[in-house]
Amino acid sequence: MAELIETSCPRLLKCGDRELDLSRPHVMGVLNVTPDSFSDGGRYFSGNKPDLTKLLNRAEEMAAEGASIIDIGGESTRPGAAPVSIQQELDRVVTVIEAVAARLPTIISVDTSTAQVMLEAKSAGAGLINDVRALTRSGAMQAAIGTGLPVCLMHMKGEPDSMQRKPEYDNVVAEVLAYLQARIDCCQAAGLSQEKIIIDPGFGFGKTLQHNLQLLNNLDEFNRLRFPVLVGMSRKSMIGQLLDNQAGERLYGSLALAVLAVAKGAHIVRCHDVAATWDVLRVAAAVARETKI
Ligand code: 8Y4
Repeated sequence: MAELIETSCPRLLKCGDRELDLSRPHVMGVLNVTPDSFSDGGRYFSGNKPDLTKLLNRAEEMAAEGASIIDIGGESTRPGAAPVSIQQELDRVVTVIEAVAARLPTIISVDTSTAQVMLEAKSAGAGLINDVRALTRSGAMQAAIGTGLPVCLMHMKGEPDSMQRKPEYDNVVAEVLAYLQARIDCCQAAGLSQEKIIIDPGFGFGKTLQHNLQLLNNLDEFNRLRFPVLVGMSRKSMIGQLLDNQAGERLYGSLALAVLAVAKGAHIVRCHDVAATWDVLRVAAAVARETKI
């Protein structure tokens, strides 16, 4: 038995002119183009503008450290973050995507919920759309379908500003699965093809610590939908709640969650600490395959 979990989603994901081999796990490295992100707030900003040189250096570093995908976003989903206009989001991400796509062979993912940003990101060289609102914004579904790119549909309960107030579920696993299935059905009815869908339970998005733990402990159930599974837990507050530490002190906790997620069938791990996470995934995948990857 070569694999621990029967996933049977497509082996190769076409991401524009680049490809992702889903027979092994992958790291998605985070590149924040926001002045106010959770863990690297404004590190790549000079005054009010993205610092392209610093961003390119960081992208290059993540690619060298083993990232197969670089996730580029210009909207902060942090509760209380200032809303960004479409023009602001475009100004932040399009130039960065263009520069990174031209320089590196890595797949670029655009972290956006905005139709126009999806379209311009595709023209700039993006290979994947990462939408924490699962294509629910006006025009987003048609835009995403129009790009021909794969889309990550993530579960979120509520909107970023209110989602952590008092999230309640009867059965978080069943409800998140049902939500994702409903979004899949809706997207497929609109013309999104089967092989372009990635799913994500949305750790920390309208979930208490217990909800997050229940989702991770039952992550193998998400493979039953037969789509690649992406997870993002890196440095999130679920680790802070378990270890009583700050975002900058959550590396070991993040790595523990990453290995547990791939052991339960995750295909893509979104993270900040690429080198360490890639070591973890390579070791975990070697065990699952009983050979070095
Ligand atoms: C410290 C560091 C504390 C980061 C919180 C955070 C996901 C995602 C985000 C995810 C997918 C974040 C854009 C939140 N999380 N996309 N995006 N899945 N697909 N918070 O889990 O990183 S942003």
